[in-house]
Amino acid sequence: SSSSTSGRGAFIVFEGLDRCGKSTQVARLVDKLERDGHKARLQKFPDRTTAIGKMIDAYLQSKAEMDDHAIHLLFAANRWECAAAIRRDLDDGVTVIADRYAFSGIAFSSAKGLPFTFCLPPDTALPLPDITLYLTLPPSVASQRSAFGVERYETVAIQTAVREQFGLVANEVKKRHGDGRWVEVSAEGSIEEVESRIWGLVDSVVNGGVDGTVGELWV
Ligand code: NYM
Ligand code: MG
Repeated sequence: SSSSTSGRGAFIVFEGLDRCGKSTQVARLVDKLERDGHKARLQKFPDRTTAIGKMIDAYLQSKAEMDDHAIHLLFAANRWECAAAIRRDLDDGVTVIADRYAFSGIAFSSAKGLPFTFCLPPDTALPLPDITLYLTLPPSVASQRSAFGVERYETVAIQTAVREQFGLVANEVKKRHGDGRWVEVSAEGSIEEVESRIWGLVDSVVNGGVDGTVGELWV
């Protein structure tokens, strides 16, 4: 469409608990955008391909131990090493879809007991998402899915604590950046049902809903 080729790209973030179906939905959304003639790129966080990402990967697979503060800062550093490319793509009219972002960083670290006053600052001034879609699924449902429990944090107790922290993160986003920046989407039902819920929310954002320059997170 004409609106997608003239302005900057939209920055759309997906968040949610582990095994909520997020990665499946993100992949389908990128496919759909490309079929519709948009330029779109998937950015996964953590990006496990970089040097920092490999340290994070080892930690998540419990092949390495790390101080809670140190791993929190590595997750943030992993976003910073991708930030310039995200901004460049948005400026070039590419819609960037992120599978997790700073909000996972805060929710998972604060669930371990780190205070918000420590967790928020490292991500300050990262590219501000135009919208974050938070996929919700009861931890008891996610825990029945295949591969749940493979990585660190994948227990019902931890996921329940993370879900509580995501609620506080949502409040912070709405307070600092406005209610429209954070939208909850039920991840229950079939893949197609969830997909159509998501598309209903994303459609107006990618088709002319983003004006002006990309903002800065927490600023
Ligand atoms: N995670 C992800 C964090 O603890 N902090 C972060 O900043 C990010 C981006 O890593 N359990 C956690 C959430 C997940 C895990 O993510 C890996 P994924 O989407 O399963 O690869
Ligand atoms: Mg995972």
